[in-house]
Amino acid sequence: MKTIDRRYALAAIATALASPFLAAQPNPKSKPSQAANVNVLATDALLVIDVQNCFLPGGSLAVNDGQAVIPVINALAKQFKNIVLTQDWHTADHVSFESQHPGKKPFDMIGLPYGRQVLWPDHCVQGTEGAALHKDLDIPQAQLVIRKGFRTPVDSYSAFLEADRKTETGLRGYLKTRGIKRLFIAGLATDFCVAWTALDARKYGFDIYVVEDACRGIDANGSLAAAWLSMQKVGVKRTRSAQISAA
Ligand code: VGL
Ligand code: ZN
Repeated sequence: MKTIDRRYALAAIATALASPFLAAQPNPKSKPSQAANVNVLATDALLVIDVQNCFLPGGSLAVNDGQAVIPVINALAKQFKNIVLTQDWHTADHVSFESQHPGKKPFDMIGLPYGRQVLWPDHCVQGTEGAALHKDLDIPQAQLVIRKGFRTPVDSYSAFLEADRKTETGLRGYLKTRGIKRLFIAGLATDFCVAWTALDARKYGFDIYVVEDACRGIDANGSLAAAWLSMQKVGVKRTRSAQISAA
């Protein structure tokens, strides 16, 4: 009798799990912004933004809990055939560095010919250990590393377009030439380089998913919530790595 009861119980659970009606019920615990499962296509690419020592614990512009993205990104990368990595790649006297503006403090704002600029602790100087990709990032199959922010007078959060909003990095041409239509974005930091990259990519007509558990933010003065809001406004989708799988 006991065995039969158990069988009924298991069958009931199996039916509940398989039922499309029940599956369609909103789960009060899940965030409404969460996207459905996505299958990775040949025309998709994963963009891994700035997983560099300076942005990780011990680095000069360390993002809180930044190291947590590394295993997530390594696993996610196994689902993709097309992968691009980026590196923030500044000259030692870069205009975005606090050290270049006597009397200013990190995170102060200044005006530059192209607009307002946050002053950052010096970070990601070309060729230094701080600018290197973290040693635990394990994506040897990545096909392109794009460097940005290498012009002293101009910052570049976006992997597509520098902060003057005119100078292109070449990434758009590369992706279009390779027939890529949809981008999955991961890395650091959610509210700066990830968000600016996602917004520009939308402008250029790519379909965008930001993988939230594969990103972490700096969150200076509410910048993280503001970034999610501006991404949501232009149709950037927010997803999680567990929902992404190879077709
Ligand atoms: C970044 C601030 C300054 C980033 C780069 O990778 O998000 N943030 N430079
Ligand atoms: Zn930078």
